[in-house]
Amino acid sequence: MNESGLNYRLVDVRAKLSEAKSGVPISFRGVDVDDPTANSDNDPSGIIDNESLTADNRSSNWGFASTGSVTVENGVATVVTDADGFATVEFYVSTQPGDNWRVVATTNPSQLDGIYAIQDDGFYARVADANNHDQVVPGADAEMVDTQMLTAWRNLNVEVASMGPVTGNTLEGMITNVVPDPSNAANSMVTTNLKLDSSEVNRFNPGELTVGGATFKVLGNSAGAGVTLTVANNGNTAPGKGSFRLKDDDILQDGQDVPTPDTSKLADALKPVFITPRYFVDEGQIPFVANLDGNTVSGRPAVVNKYWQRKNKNSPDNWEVFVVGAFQNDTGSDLDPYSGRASYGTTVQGYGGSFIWTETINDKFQGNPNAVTPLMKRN
Ligand SMILES: [Ca+2]
Ligand SMILES: [Ca+2]
Ligand SMILES: [Ca+2]
Repeated sequence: MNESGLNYRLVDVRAKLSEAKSGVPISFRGVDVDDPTANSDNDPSGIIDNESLTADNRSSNWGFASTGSVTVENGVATVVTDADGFATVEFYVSTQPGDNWRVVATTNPSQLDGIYAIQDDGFYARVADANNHDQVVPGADAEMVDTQMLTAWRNLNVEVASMGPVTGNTLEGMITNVVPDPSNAANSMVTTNLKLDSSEVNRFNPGELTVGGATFKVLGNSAGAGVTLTVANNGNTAPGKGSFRLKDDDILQDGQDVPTPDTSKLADALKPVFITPRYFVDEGQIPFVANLDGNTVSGRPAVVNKYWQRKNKNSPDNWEVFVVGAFQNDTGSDLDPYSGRASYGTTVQGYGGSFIWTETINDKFQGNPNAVTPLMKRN
């Protein structure tokens, strides 16, 4: 069932006699045919399709519906032909993408005892008859015929959202003292009235300090009250005292919108597993948070609960996901400073919601001289 209440699992299967004759019983059986995408060449260990088994669908929840004058017994549906020689039954497919079937129809139900799916069958996925010298069941002009292959596809509803404009990227304050760096005469130690969280040590390396119209490259910063910045002197000139602006190295600066994630390659990526994405783009924006930690009140689960509009539609029969263009994961994996772990994307287990860490991707791929090992994190 999908959200509109229509049952997309039902398929009409119709057999036609070679003459327009009514009242002739026709028997139908569904066959889980071979998975043609995996075989002994490209999947020798049988991880996707174990060819030593006689079936390979992931779900067994499929078969015929007992509707109208159709009788279903031991997986065989039987109905008589109408005045035009047609017999029609309803077959329901599983909801597992990639499951596939053919339906075999015959005027002689005892023939159905010998049919089986040929395994490791290349791209054919054929049905054969053990009682007839393992001959392939034809599509027409025989006492027993079969349909073309039908494969289950699933829709994936992808709700896409993003944070609003960046805030708090530039800090302002007063410089209270400047002394030469005792370990390097080309640098200065600048004491400020800033207060930073302990997780933000060296966050501003490599940022910019602007004071008195001059700009200085930031090499490091302390945390706590009275933050000290280590900066490179501008030529022979050290920064003076007074008001300053301090900007970190982020590509996106104050006032710039965090972009919506690029989903243009998702459809092609999901095609091999028989899933089609459908997009729902949120108009409203999620308030900007520089580091969206998973454990804080305003953290990832809270964003998922508050802003995933289609969350309640998510069910085993109607797949929904939520993809958020965000800024940075926790301060331990945001590449500020350029070291340690890098988190580029996070999916929240138990809540749903996938966060794309835009600024960390920018740090890594737009001119970061210090390559680090990427870490795709699931938590
Ligand atoms: Ca197989
Ligand atoms: Ca196969
Ligand atoms: Ca199959």
